[in-house]
Amino acid sequence: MMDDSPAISLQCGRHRLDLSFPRVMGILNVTPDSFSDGGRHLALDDALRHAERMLAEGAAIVDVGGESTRPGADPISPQQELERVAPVVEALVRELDALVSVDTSSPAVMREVASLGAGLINDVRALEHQGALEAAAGSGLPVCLMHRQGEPRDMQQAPRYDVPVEEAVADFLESRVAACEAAGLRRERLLLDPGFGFGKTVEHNLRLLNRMERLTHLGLPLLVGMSRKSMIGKVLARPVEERLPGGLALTALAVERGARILRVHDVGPTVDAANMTWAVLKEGCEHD
Ligand code: PT1
Repeated sequence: MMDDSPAISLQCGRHRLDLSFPRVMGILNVTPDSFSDGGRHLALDDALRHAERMLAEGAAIVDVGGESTRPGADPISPQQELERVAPVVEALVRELDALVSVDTSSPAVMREVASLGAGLINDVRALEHQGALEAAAGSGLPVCLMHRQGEPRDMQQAPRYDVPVEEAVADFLESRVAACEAAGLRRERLLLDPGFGFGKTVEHNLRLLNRMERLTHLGLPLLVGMSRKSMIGKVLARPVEERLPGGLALTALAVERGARILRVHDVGPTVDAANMTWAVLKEGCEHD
């Protein structure tokens, strides 16, 4: 069998991320609706405690996001995004020395968080915003390029594809990798993400996961985000707070199909599911 295993580690600022086995990225939302109440100080304190817990449970990365990109969400200004994200990134770096990823499409946010010590840029718009390629290239940080169809506001209104979804996703990601390389961002700094739930029906999402091997052929590490998403809700008829078992099944399959980073809310259980799956694939419990 051909081995499509990509480069086994990524330099993320001052952290080196070993991707020779599956790693977990914990989600830290700093959108206002993700905090129950309280002032800014309480919010920052809550964010830090939540991040600390995810790291203790085995997260390798904390992904900080100030703009909601779930279906129906409206975009926000870069200024607003920075106000939410910058204090959290700064605190995670200073207090926890964490490997921080920032979920952003804004060049201004990319530049600022890189200077604050973030280690990875996670862009659901694959650096398509004006100036984003240049900002990301200049940051020196690795970048996750994600596929999406449409914008969060309306992306779930009857998504359709003219070619098999995995081909559309592979073609798009390949063209963004080429755009990155043309902008001076070397392949060695890139990760790819199929973008589950971003302009895709449940059937598209299920097919994309089942055929994710198609994306491993691009030779770059794969990141996936399926945690608590409506694809689980629709298949199992479960509300968002009851989607963990479904999510763990998806984690096992994603690891088997080549994912190296799992972006999730429930870090501890996902670390166990990923490590157990990996042990079977490697027929042993050593991490290599
Ligand atoms: C993702 C992702 C992300 N997802 C990366 N970043 C979200 N790299 C935010 C639903 O159907 O998959 N990869 N950043 C969150 N987006 C969604 C999309 C949340 C769909 C929920 C759904 O429920």
